Amino acid sequence: MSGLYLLDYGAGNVQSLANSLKKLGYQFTWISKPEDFQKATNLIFPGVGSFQSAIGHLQSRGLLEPLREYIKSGKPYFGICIGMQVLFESSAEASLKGLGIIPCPIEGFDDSDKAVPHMGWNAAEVVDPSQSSDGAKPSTHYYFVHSYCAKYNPEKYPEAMSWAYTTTQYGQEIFLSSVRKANVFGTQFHPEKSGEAGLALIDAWLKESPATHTSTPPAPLRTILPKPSHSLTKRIVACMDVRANDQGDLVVTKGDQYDVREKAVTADTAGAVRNLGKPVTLAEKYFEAGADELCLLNITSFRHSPLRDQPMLAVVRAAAERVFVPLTIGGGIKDSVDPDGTPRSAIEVAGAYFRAGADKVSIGSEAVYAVERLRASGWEKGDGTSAIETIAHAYGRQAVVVSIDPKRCYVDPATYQGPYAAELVYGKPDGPEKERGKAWWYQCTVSGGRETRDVSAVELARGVEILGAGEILVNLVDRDGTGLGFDLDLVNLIKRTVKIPVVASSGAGSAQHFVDVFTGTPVEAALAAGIFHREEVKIEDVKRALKEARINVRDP
Ligand code: 1PR
Repeated sequence: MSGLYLLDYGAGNVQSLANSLKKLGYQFTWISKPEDFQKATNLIFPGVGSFQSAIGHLQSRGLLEPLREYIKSGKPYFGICIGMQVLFESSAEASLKGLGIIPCPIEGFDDSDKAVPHMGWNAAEVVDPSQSSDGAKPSTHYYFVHSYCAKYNPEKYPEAMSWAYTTTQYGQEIFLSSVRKANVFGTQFHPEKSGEAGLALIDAWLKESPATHTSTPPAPLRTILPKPSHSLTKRIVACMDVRANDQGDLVVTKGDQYDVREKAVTADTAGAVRNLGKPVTLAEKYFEAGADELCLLNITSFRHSPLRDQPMLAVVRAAAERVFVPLTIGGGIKDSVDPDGTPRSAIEVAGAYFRAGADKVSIGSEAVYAVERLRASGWEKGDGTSAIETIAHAYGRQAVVVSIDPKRCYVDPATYQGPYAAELVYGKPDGPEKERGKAWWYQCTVSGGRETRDVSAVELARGVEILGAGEILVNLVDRDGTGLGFDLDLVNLIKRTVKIPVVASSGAGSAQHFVDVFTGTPVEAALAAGIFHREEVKIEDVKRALKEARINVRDP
């Protein structure tokens, strides 16, 4: 399609949409200057990041007015996430005004009854099923990640609500998950990250005839009442720990309590880095099996500068071309200095990963140091220099995951007088023998579990939320690779501390362990590595067990 243009305002991670279009076989061009709008016959704006940064960048690059003119001209426009939000009057996220084409504001979600950002797969319900010409079924699950939305309110904003194409419920709030009128289509969700359903939706829009684009009638105004619960699914995440083996090839490895070297023992394998497969091959396999998200962790990045680690960037690039669900990349997201003395900021490193196709970056050790500084300054707010703050500011908090790697620190509960008394967990009488009669708190580590720091996991969670993280991945060195199940006490402690979504990790040994973590805690997602790599349990098995337990999951 020669007239298909994509608008990139230069500060969003937009590679995912480019990869989806390539997968669907479309050619496209990037809008780089105001004149390009005239050449476009179809325009997609995959806005990722914050409303303020999107509008600010469009203005400073002279693209905001040409965008308004393009939309007014009647040529087909498809805005994704922020690309949909800019159509509205204003946003509670920003002081800058939107295009004002849809006359109502973008507001924040109420976080009193749910995690914010709204992150994961939720159902978009078509308001008027007779209009469903674009491949969307009456109710389809798509991937959302946002803290702000246009709330469905036909009494207050009747004109704006006539744009409603689909609505979605999160907690007890109903919002516009897509809008459509005449030549304009916008989705709050990310079709480019929504697996086959999302690819089908993009394809259907691109195949529509110009007549269909201009003839979509306004939606009827309806009263839509919230159902008792929303349709957001629990997410299953497959994680690949990646490092070079002794031959220098990048492999997926897996540790026992973070030790990734073989203990077992033929003369050939003793002490070798465990090799469980190739990262891109496994990523593709897990995507096809129905993983809701994938995570690639560069576990030896603390040794050197990740920007010189071209093989890891190449892995991310190749994986992102093959998987169409969110991809998180972790390891080495920090300020660093190349061996030739070139300084590299954390945001440069994150930017390289985003351009390679990552949707989120995961920060480990740096988060601990940042929270130590925050605590020293009285927990008020950060100084704006940490990796969490700089990346969240530019790319939005939803793009920043913090990976916590705590270890249990055992204490005698009768004599413990340290600062973490309120966070102590007590061994259960029917629990593992070594835990009985004991108590412990969860102590943070850095450098892949090699060094403990005087920060608790609870403090870390509290601090990174203040600094602007959008999600927390909760590992536990003691449980990693053991197959004993997730540590529900730790997950509950973290969930009680923060409002942002949490991913439980470390210790999954069976499909039942996923049922346990979703029934025993309110966590949003659960991650496993070893059982998937060794094919002891498949992603399909996990989803089947969850469905049998009446836990809401996504069908791939
Ligand atoms: O500190 O910002 O450079 O980030 C380093 C990242 O690499 C952190 O996210 C840290 O968790 C990870 N990492 C470092 N060393 C290791 C190691 O194993 N030697 N892997 C490591 C951590 C933990 C999970 C694992 C779950 C589930 N791996 O990722 O996948 O525990 O495993 P299981 O299901 O088999 O039990 P920075």
